[in-house]
Amino acid sequence: MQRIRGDREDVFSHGFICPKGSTLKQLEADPDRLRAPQIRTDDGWLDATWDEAFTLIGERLAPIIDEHGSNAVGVYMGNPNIHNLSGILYNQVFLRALRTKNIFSASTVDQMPKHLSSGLMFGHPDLIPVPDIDRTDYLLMLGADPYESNGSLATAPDWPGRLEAIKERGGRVVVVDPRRSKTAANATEHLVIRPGTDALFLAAIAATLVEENLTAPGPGFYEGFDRAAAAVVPFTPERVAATTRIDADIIRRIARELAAAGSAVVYGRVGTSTVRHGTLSSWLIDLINALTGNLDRPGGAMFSEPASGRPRKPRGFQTGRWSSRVRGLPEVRGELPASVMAEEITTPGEGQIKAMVVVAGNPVASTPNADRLDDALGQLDFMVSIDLYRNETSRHAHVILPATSPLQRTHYDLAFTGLSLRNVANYSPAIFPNEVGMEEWEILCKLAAIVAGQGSDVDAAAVDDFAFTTYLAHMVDDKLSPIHGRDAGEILTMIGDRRGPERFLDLMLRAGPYGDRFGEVSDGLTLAKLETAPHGIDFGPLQPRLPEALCTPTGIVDLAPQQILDDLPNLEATIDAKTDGNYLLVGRRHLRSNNSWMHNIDVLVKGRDRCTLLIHPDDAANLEIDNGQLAEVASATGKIVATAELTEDIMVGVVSLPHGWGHDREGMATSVATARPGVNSNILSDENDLDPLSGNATLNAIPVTVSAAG
Ligand SMILES: Nc1nc2c(c(=O)[nH]1)N[C@H]1C(S)=C(S)[C@@H](COP(=O)(O)OP(=O)(O)OC[C@H]3O[C@@H](n4cnc5c(=O)[nH]c(N)nc54)[C@H](O)[C@@H]3O)O[C@H]1N2
Ligand SMILES: Nc1nc2c(c(=O)[nH]1)N[C@H]1C(S)=C(S)[C@@H](COP(=O)(O)OP(=O)(O)OC[C@H]3O[C@@H](n4cnc5c(=O)[nH]c(N)nc54)[C@H](O)[C@@H]3O)O[C@H]1N2
Ligand SMILES: [Mo]
Repeated sequence: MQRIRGDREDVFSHGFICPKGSTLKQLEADPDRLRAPQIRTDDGWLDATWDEAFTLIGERLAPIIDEHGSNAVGVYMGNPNIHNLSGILYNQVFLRALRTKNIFSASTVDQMPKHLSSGLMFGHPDLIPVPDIDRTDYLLMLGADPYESNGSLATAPDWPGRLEAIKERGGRVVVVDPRRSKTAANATEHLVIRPGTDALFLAAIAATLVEENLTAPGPGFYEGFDRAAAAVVPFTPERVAATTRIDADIIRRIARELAAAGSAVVYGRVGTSTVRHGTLSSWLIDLINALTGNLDRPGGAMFSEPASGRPRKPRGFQTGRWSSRVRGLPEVRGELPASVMAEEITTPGEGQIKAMVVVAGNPVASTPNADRLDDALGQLDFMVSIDLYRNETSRHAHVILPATSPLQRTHYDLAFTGLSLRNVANYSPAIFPNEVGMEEWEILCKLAAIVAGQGSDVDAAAVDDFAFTTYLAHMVDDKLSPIHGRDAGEILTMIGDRRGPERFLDLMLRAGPYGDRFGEVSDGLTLAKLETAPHGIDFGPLQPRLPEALCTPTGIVDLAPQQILDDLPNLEATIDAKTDGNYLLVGRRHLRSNNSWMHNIDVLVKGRDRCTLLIHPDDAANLEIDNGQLAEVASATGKIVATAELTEDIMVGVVSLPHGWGHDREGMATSVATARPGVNSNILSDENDLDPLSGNATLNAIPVTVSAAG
C-alpha cells in the first residue's frame, strides 16, 4: 500500500479524512495486533489454530450453559461493532442462539438515554433526530466537542468546517460546556455550565418558552403538549441559575433566540448523556426542538432515511421486560447497564454470570469502577474475547479470537447512515486479504452453534444460511415490510451467490426506501449497483419524515412520556442540594485518540502527554499544586495520580481527565501503549451512580477530592 488519503470525489466526505483514518496503515502493520487465536495456559499465551480454539470453547462454554443455564453467560459488545458489518449483523445471530438476559454494551456508557427518550417519544429507540447543521441558523450545542470527536449520533465529514459555515452565513453557534474546548473556543458564544446540570438549564429554557408564549403552534401529530408544558414550568431560569452557574437573563435570552431564529436546533452529546439525568436532558432537547417548531424541518432536528431501511414496529417502546439479578435494574433496549457487570459476576446464586464473551469491547478501560470489574473478570470460570489486541480486558480471556483489521474487510455503515446529516450510501471492498483466516461474522456463527448446543464442528456457512433464511422469512411475513407477501425462494435466487454480511446488506438495500424491491422498481438500489459507485451514491439532503416514520402505537409524537416526567421531581431536588466542597470530574476527547484502543499506534500517541488532569490555576493555587506536578484524585470508588495541567480553559471547581488510558495492567501485549500508559479515569467512576431511567453510567460530574501527590 502507498498511503491513505481522502477521496475528493466521495459524495459525502469530498476528501475529508480523520488523522486516525490515515493511520490505519500503521494499525495494519502493528506487530502487537493479533493474527492467530490465542489460548491462555499455565505457561503463558500460546498461538492456536482456529479448530483448537473452537474446540476448547465448546468444551468449556457448553457445560456452563448445561449446568447453569444461558444466563450464566454474559456478553459485552463494544463500540467498534457499530462500525463493522459483521458485528452489527452477526452479534444478533449469536445472541439469538444464546438467549441470555445478561447482555451489556458500550451503549450504557454512552447514548442509552437518547435511545430511551427516542423510544418513548417516537416509538423506536433508533429513531434519533440529528441536527441539520448544514441548513440551520442557530445551533445550541451541549456537552459535545466535535472539533475533537467529529460529531456523534450525527454523522458528517468535517464537522468543524460545517460549524464554521453556520457562522459564515450569519448564524450562531452557542456551546454549553464546563470547559473551553476547541469547539467552545470557535463558537459564537460559550456558556460555562456546572457539570451535571444541563437538564436544569434545558428545563429552564423550555419553561421560558412556555411562560413567555414563545412556542410555535404544533403540527397535528403531537400529543402531551400541555402536560410537558406544565411539567417544565416550575424550572424557571431564576430558580436554576445558581445551580447551573448560568445567569437567568442569559437562559431567557437563549430561549428567545431559539424561538426567534429562522431555524434553530438544540443538540447534546456525551456531556448531557453520561450524567445522572441523561434521559431528562435527551428528552428536553427534543422537546425544545418541538416547542420551537424545529422538529422535523430543515435547519432543525431531522430524521435520516437510510438506504438499508428502518425497523417499523408501531408497537411502542417498553423497558423493564426483565431486570438485573442483584440490583434489580431494568432492561432497556434489550440490555442491562454495563455498571452491573461486576456484581453479576461476583455475587453467588442462581443466575450468576460464570462466563463472558466480549466482542470488540474494552470494558476495563471504559466502564465504571474499572478496578472492581478487572477483579471480577479474573474470577470467571471462562471468558472469550474477539479483539485486535490482548489488552486490559482481553488479557482475562481464556481464548482470544483475532478480528480482521478494518482494511481487511468490506465496509458499509449500517448504523451511521441512520444518523447521517445527508442521505448517502457508500460501500467499500476489503483492501487486503484477510490474514487472520476467519471473518468476524464466521466467528460469531461458530460461537452461535456452540452456545446453541450444536457443537464446535458446525460450519459457519450453515449457521449463516439458517440466520439469513429466518430473517428473510420474517421480512416477507411482516405486513409492514416493503417485500411483504413476496416469494422468499424467488428473492433468494435474485440475491444469488452472496453470503455473509453482503447477503443481508443486499436484501436490506433492495427492500429499503431507494431499493429495486427485487424487480418492482426499475433502476432501484442494489448492492451490485452500489459496488459500481466507488465514491458512493447521494440521495440528497434530509427530508421531513413525520408522522410517517413514527413507530408509536398512536402514530403521533408523545411530548410528555410519563416514565420521563416521573424523574422530574428528582431533578428538582438537585436545585437546592448542598454541594460538599468536592471537585467535579469531567472527561474529554482528543483528535488523535479513539476511546481506549488506538494508543498502540506510535504516530498517534507520540508527543506530549495527553492524559493530564486539567485544573484551573485558582484551584491549583488553593491546593498548592504546580503545573506539571502530580495530583491525586480520589472518588467514592478509587484514586489515581495524574500530572496536573493548569489552564484557565476549565471552570473553577472542575477537573478534567480523558478516558481510555491506564495501559499498564499486567499481562497486556500492547508495547507502545504500555510504554505511555496514562491512568484509567474509570477507576474513579462509580457503578452505583446511574441515570435511573436508562441505567446509563455517570461518567461526567463525578464528585472527587484533589490533592498534591507525593
Ligand atoms: N470516563 C469515561 N468513560 C467512557 C467515556 C467517557 O467519555 N468517559 N466514553 C464512553 C463511550 S462514548 C464509549 S463508546 C465507550 C467505549 O467502550 P468500549 O467499546 O468498551 O471500548 P473501546 O475502547 O472502544 O474498545 C474497543 C475494543 O475493540 C477492539 N476492536 C477494535 N476494532 C475491532 C473490530 O473490528 N473487531 C473486534 N472484534 N475488536 C475490535 C479494540 O482493540 C478494543 O479492545 O467508552 C465509554 N467510556
Ligand atoms: N478523536 C476522537 N473522536 C471520537 C472518539 C474518541 O475517543 N476520540 N470517540 C467517539 C465516540 S465513541 C463518541 S460517543 C463521540 C463523542 O463525541 P462528543 O460527545 O462530541 O465527545 P467529547 O469530546 O467527549 O465531548 C464531551 C464534552 O462534554 C463536556 N462536558 C463534560 N461534562 C459536561 C456536562 O455536565 N455538561 C456539559 N454541557 N458538558 C459537559 C466535556 O468538557 C467535553 O467537551 O466521539 C467519537 N469520536
Ligand atoms: Mo461512544
